[in-house]
Amino acid sequence: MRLRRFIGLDMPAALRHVKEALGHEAVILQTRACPEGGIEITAAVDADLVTTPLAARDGAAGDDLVAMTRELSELAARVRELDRAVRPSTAAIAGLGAEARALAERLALQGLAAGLAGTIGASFERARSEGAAAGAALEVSLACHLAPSTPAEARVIAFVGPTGAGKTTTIAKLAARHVGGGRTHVGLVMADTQRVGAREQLGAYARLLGVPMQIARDGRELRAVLAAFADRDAVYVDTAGLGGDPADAGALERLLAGAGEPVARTAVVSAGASEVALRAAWRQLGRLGAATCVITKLDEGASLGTACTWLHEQRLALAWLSTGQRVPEDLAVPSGSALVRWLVAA
Ligand SMILES: Nc1nc2c(ncn2[C@@H]2O[C@H](COP(=O)(O)OP(=O)(O)O)[C@@H](O)[C@H]2O)c(=O)[nH]1
Ligand SMILES: [Mg+2]
Repeated sequence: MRLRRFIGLDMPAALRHVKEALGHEAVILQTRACPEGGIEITAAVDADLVTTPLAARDGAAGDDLVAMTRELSELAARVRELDRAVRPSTAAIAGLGAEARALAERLALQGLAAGLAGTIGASFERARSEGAAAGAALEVSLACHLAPSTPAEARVIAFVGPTGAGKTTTIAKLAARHVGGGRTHVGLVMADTQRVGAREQLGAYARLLGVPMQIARDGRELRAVLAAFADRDAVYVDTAGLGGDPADAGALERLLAGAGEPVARTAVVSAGASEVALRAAWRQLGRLGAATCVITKLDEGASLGTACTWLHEQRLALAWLSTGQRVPEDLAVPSGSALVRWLVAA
């Protein structure tokens, strides 16, 4: 697009100049009365249609407009480039139809790895082609890929993870659910003997819920506590937070290995944890053989995407979503609708 400015004594004369110079393809962009008399028209024409080099004949105003147009088109090209860079562009997403591609791109922008987002998009597309409504197809695809069925619950479960992730709070919520659901045979074990106040925190919940709590400082004590809790249907073991020191996981593993019966390990991590922090946590959680996971603090605004990608990579089954501090209300099963709420609609 080239721009030029024409001046005539009146409008017909100015228009005549436009047509003579640019032909009938010219587009009038602006007209104005000149202060010194006459009419000025700014007109544009496709550059391919102009044979004479316009820049040589343009006035200063025309040059400014040409420069501005060039800047705008350069800006548009840059925006397109950035858009391409931000949009995930794996083959898995690019090969999808428009609806599924839009979904996969949204999931990727929420922090889900592009490959995983593409897989969910493909599953969504399949469900749609089989006649499912969009909402149902979305719920099924998310649940199937992000929260496949969890392993059968063991009698004894240890909750392991970084300090402050929400282990004790999650245990209190689960214990309260059992008590509220009439399954009153719950026992709590406090194996975090390092942190000041840890024992009091779990003890307070135990008293509130009317369930027994015992302390276990090592494997031998844990074995004795579990024997005393032989009548309990569910025993939750609270553990010391794992820091950066690999020795933490080693010490905890020795304690749990002394239990004398299988102890399932459920990882507890915050949705707000960065990818780097999650990878560091896995170095410890992997050693402990965690098979299921609770993602906490979803109410604090972080997307589920990063944590879900991590879970998928480490083959951890998502068991619960913790969505706030309230005990026992803020704990959700990772159903399709919960995943839509916390991943897609978040
Ligand atoms: N906002 C929010 N806070 C949580 C959640 N879960 C736990 N917390 C809070 O996080 C803090 C640490 O929790 P705690 O259970 O003591 O963590 P632990 O060190 O892993 O046992 C406490 O203040 C909890 O109330 C959650 O889902 N959302
Ligand atoms: Mg704790």
